[in-house]
Amino acid sequence: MSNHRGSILGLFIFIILLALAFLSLYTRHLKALAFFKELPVPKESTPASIIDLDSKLKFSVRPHVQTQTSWNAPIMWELMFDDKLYDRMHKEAKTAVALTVFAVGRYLEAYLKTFLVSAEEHFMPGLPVTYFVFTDLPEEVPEITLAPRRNIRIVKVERHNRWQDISMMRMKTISEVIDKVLQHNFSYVFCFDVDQIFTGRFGSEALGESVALLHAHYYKLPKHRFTYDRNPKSKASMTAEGDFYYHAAIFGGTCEKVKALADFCYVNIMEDKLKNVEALWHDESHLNKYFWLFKPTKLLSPEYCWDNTISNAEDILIKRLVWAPKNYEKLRTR
Ligand code: 5GW
Ligand code: MN
Repeated sequence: MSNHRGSILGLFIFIILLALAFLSLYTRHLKALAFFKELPVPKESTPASIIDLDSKLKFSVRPHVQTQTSWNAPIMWELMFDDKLYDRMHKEAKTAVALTVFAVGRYLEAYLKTFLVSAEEHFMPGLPVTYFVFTDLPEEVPEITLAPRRNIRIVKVERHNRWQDISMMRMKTISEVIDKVLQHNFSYVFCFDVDQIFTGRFGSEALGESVALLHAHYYKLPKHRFTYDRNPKSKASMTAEGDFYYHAAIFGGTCEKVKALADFCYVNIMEDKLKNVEALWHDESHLNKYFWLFKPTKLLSPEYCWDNTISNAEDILIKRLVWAPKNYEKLRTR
């Protein structure tokens, strides 16, 4: 008898907890929606001067790889472009670039210094760049020497407990910083994972209105092997075959376009959370959905983000950026 009463009490407590959890998630969602409603209407007066040199690209110089999409966006491979021409045009247009990178928890000491030092050498050489470093440990950001007209701004963010959330909540932060700061001062913004090292020029040829990166592990695979989210319950779910499998470690474009991407991913991630679903590859699944609906205007080949553990690198004439080696044991426990 008392056993029976105990289980009814247990059930009761369980229902109360469930209701509380739902309520807390729901109020957070409402806050998020209110946040977006309050955003000012984008100003029409300050569009980025988009430099379009696509017609000058040599699309047939790399016969073994795809150099153009079906919607005529270029896929940037070595030898296709004249880097000096891009640099000259962007200097004339006074292009300024913002780079966002997150270094939360152990990722800071593991990766940030190498990332920044190598970026100083190879990322947008000759152009003004400001690094926006988001971290929970601002005082531990290493001091590095910056070239003239290159700056760093450190922004404190709170630390999420689940690593999936650290990765996904970047989208919300990126949207906010574009809205508050970047759109007024920068023509383009590029968002990077921190666990990577620049090893070759990653220059102004990579700038474009809406820029996506071909995932090194998938650029050669047939479409049916792409690991899109296929769970109809998730907003990231793909109902079609898709174009390419994009890597979320790098995306960029004009402030307006990157903000649209970040908002799309964030709102859909939150909607999934309310339904207690999570896309297969988290933010990357949502990013792939976005770029399927809103085609990127420029694609970066895997020369822009190579994984050295891939044995066949015959297409890779230059490694502009490589994945840093991972130590999951050390990074994902605390
Ligand atoms: C920690 C554990 C598992 C997954 C991500 C994290 C994590 C990611 C973290 O603790 N701190 C952090 O700053 N991040 C940021 O999210 C880094 O900028 C990182 O590059 C990015 C994506 O996470 P990655 O690089 O571990 O994801 P994958 O898809 O490259 O493995
Ligand atoms: Mn990464």
